Parts: sequence; C-alpha cells; structure tokens
Amino acid sequence: MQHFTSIKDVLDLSALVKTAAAFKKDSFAMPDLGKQKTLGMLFFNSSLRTRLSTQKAAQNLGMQVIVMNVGTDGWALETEEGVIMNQGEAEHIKEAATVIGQYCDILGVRSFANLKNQKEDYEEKVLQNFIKYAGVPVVSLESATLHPLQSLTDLLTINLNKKIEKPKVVLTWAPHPKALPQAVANSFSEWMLKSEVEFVITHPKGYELSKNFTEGAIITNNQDEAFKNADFIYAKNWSAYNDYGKILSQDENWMITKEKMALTNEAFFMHCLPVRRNVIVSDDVIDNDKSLVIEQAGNREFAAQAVLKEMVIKL
Ligand code: SN0
Repeated sequence: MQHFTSIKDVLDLSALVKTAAAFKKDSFAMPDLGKQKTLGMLFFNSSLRTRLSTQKAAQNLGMQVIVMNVGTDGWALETEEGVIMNQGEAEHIKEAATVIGQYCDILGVRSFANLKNQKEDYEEKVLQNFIKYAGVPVVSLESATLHPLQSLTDLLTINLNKKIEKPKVVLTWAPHPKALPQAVANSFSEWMLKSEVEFVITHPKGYELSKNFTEGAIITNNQDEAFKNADFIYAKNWSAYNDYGKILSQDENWMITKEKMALTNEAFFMHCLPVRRNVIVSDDVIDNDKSLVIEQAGNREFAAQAVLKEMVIKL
C-alpha cells in the first residue's frame, strides 16, 4: 500500500481486516518493523481517537512519531496555484508539504471539509497537495470526503461482533446542532458496500449522500422501516450534500432511542465518537451493553496498525 486515502488503496480487504484482528490479539507482534522510520501527523482539525490510536499503533511497530497541530500552530497555508500571497496565508502548501516530507517516511493528514464549496472539498485539495508535494506515502486521518481508518475499524468491529454471516447494517442519519462533514458516512458506505453485509442507509429527505459512495446501497427515508431486523445500527450526523453544507432538519424523532432500538433484531449500537448525548443518541442506548462505541474506539489502534504495517513494508 503506497497511500491510504480510501478503500481504493486496499488490495485485499479481508487480509487487511485479518491483520488488524491479529494485532488486537498481539499488538507487539512486530516491534521492529518500523524501526528508524518516522510517522509525521498533521492536524488541521481537532482529534482525540485518531491522534492517540495512530500514534500508539506506530509505536507498537517501533516507529518514531512527530505530531503537529498545523491548524492552530502552523502558518496558514495557501493552496491555490499562482496567487499573489498578500492576504492572510503566510506559506504555500508547496513549500510546507515538501519540507515536512523531508522529516518523515509516512505522513498522516487530517483536514476536514470547510462545507462552503462542494467542488473544492470533493477535490480534496489539501490531501492531494500533500500527496503531490510531500514525496512520501500519505495516510488520511480524515479528509474532506472520507475517513478510511474509521471505516476499517468499523468493519473490524462488525466482524468481531456479528452473529450471522451476513448481518444487516443500517447507517442512520441523526440530528446535530452543527453542520458536520459527510466524510464518516461516505466512507462507511463505501466500505460496507464492499463487505459481506446487507447495507441500508436511512436519512430525512434532502440528506442524500454523493452517489459516488452510495451506489448499490438500499436507501430509505423511513427510519423505522430501516431498523426492522437490523443487527447493527450505525448513527452519524452529516450536513446536506446537494444543498451543500446546510442543516435541513433537526428533527429529534431521528434520535436513536430505546424505542427505536426495540424495532431491531437486538442490534448493536455504533458511533465513531465524539457523540452528542441525548441529541444523536439517548443515554440508555449508548450506556447499554449493546453499545459498541468504546470497543470501536479501542479498535482504532489495531486498524491503524494494520494500515501502517502495509505502508511500512513498502518503504
Ligand atoms: C467530525 C465529523 O466528521 O463529523 C469527526 C468525526 C470523527 N465530528 C465533529 O466534528 C463533531 C463536532 C461536534 O461539535 O460535535
């Protein structure tokens, strides 16, 4: 694996999930694989799980890790070609990425959608510029449109908990006070469509995701209908894709409650975190023993370790 920015970079999905599961059993199985290799991690946005789990994963493989919150500590970066830089941005991404690339062997980048310009976000300008100029393999730590480390974790978590060969997995939109990116939902959909699951997406009208990531999924605006016979409920808020970045509904009837979960086949509850309690999900659901959110977050370490392993052996 050279770069890891979407499921398209994965040659053998089931082998990658198996590697992650093996690291969960023995995370120090390859303590020297990444010896004298450096992982750099750049955060343009906040992070808790991604930052700590990826750092831990790299250290399990014997890598060195350097981390920078570029969004707050770095110079504001210009991404346009040929502009006169007499505004706020102090440094062009061309120099920044090329310089940072000299300090590391693998570079992780987190850069959320700005939710103002659909075309710019979906072109993945920041991520693509790092791939172009850093000169080292790049791993997405959540980009404008995708969050593949999260999705690999989610698939691992589903596989470790499923009771039947082909479980029904439902991605459901849930309300949120802020406009959030589509990245987690896009990515989850893309990964589920390549996995042994029956995959259903449910959301209010207007919250259709980009077809590029959802082609082949069963999509319904009826949440109760979607929940019938579900084995896994994966909740996530996202802002509208077509009416780009807009909040079209805050309908609290879409919150995941005990009553909603009673419609399912005793489904597990999943969310990538951070989660707004009693907005996305009620306390009694997230605190119930069917909630996988803590295990899911724990699995982030092993998913990241599997990806870094594949990247390190290609260096
Ligand atoms: C991010 C998102 O993409 O939705 C990261 C998820 C892993 N979530 C948020 O930004 C939540 C922020 C909030 O205020 O609840």
